[in-house]
Amino acid sequence: MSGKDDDGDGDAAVVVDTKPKTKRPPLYKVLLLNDDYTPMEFVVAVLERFFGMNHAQAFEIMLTVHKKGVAVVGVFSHEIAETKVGQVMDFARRHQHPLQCTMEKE
Ligand code: TYC
Repeated sequence: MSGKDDDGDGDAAVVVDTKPKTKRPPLYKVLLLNDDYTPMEFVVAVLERFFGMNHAQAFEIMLTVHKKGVAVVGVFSHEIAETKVGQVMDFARRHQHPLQCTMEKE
């Protein structure tokens, strides 16, 4: 009968939440994957068109993917990341290249 809150004053102990709830929405990394068939210049064009990179930046990131297998090409909200992945996959498919683009929670 004597529970932990039963200290005789008739009210239950309450844990007070003091932290303000200001959780930012999660961010997502958009990743570009290497393959053996997509032309380098197509990948550079993708990075310029959909990720706003200049030619030098795009070429550098393309080379990183080519050498390392994968690279982060941007970090976005879930909705924007999903849109970018869709745009890249659609553009690659329309040009019949096997280029793969994915996203993952940061
Ligand atoms: N490996 C490709 C080639 O040698 C080039 C390439 C780079 C493909 C980056 C995909 O995400 C990629 N033609």
